[in-house]
Amino acid sequence: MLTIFSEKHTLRDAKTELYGGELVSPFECPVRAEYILEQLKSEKLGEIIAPDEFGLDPITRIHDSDFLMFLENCWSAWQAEGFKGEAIPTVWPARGMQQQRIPNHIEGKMGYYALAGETSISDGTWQAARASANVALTAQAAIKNGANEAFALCRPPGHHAAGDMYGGYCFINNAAIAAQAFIDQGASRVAILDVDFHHGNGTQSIFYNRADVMFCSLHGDPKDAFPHFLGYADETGNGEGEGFNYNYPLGPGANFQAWGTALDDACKKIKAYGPDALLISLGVDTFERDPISFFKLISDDFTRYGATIGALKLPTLFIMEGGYAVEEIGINAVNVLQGYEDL
Ligand code: Q9C
Ligand code: ZN
Repeated sequence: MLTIFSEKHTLRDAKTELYGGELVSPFECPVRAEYILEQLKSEKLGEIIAPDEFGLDPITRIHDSDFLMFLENCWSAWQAEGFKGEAIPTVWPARGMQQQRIPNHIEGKMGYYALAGETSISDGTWQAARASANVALTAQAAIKNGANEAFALCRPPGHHAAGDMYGGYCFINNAAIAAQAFIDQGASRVAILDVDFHHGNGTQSIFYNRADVMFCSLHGDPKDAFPHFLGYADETGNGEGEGFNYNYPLGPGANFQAWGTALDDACKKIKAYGPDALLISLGVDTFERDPISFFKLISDDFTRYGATIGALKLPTLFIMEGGYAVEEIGINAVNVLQGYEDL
C-alpha cells in the first residue's frame, strides 16, 4: 500500500493540553506519527512518499476563509497580547449570547472558532495542519489516478474540525477535503467510515445536508465521551442528506463483539449506497490500553476489521486520525492496513 507522509507534522508540537484542570503534555504528539512510520517500514508495507502542494483551494471547499485566516494568524495575535502560554480559549458564545458576530479580540475569536478547550494553538500549528491536508489530498490524487488504496499518514488529525471550528486536536478536516476532492473530480457518491473512538462531529456536520457523501461513525456514546454534544443514533441527516448519516454510539467497555456488530451494519449501509470511493477515518484509540478512551479492542481485532473493510472491494483511502497508546499505535494502525491487504 502506498503511504503519504510529511516530515512537517513535527511542526505541530504544542507543549500544553488542558486536561483535568492541569496543563499536561499533549496526548496528540509527534512521536505518534514516528511510531506508525517505523512500523510501516519494518512491515514493508510499500512505498512512502512526501505530499504535493495543493494550495488553499481544496481546503476552502470545506472550510470558511475567515476560519482559515484565524488559524493562520492566531498564534501571532496571541503573542501580540503578551500572553505567556499557548493559545487556549476561555470564553464561548454560550446559550443566549451572540452567535453571529465575530469579535476582534483574539480571546473572543478563540472562543468563536473553538469547539473545545483542550487543543492549544502554538507556533507551527497552521503549517503542520496545511501539510496534513496535503498528505490527504496527495493520497486522494493517487486513488483518483488509479491506485486502489492509499494510506494518508495525517498528523494533526482532522475529524473534529468543522467548517468553521477547530478542537479535539483537529484544525483542518482532512477526510472532508479528500471526500470533496473526489466529488469535485466527478465522483457521484463517496462514503466516509469513521472508526476513531471519538465521534467525527466535524465530518458529520460538514456533510449533514448532503446525499453525495455518506457518513458512518462508530464511537463512544456522547453521553459518556468527547465530543459530548453530537454523535447520537437519531442524527440521521437533514433535508437531502436525510438517510445518509449513521451513528453507532457504544458504551464503556465495548469489545470487538459489540464493535464488530456495529461495523458489519455500517458496512451493509455503505455497500447498499454503492460509493465510488471509501474513506476511512482511521483512529486506533479504540484500543484497550488507550489512555483517554474506553473501548476494549485488542491488536488482533484491528487486523480482523481491516479485512472486513477490504471485503467491500472499494477504492479505499485510509486517513489517520487518533490513537494515544503510542507504544502500540504503529502495530494497531498497520494491522488494519495489513488486514485490508491480506484479504
Ligand atoms: N477525558 C482525536 O482522537 N479530550 N481527538 C478528551 C478525555 C479530547 C480526541 C478528554 C479528545 C480528542 C482525533
Ligand atoms: Zn479519537
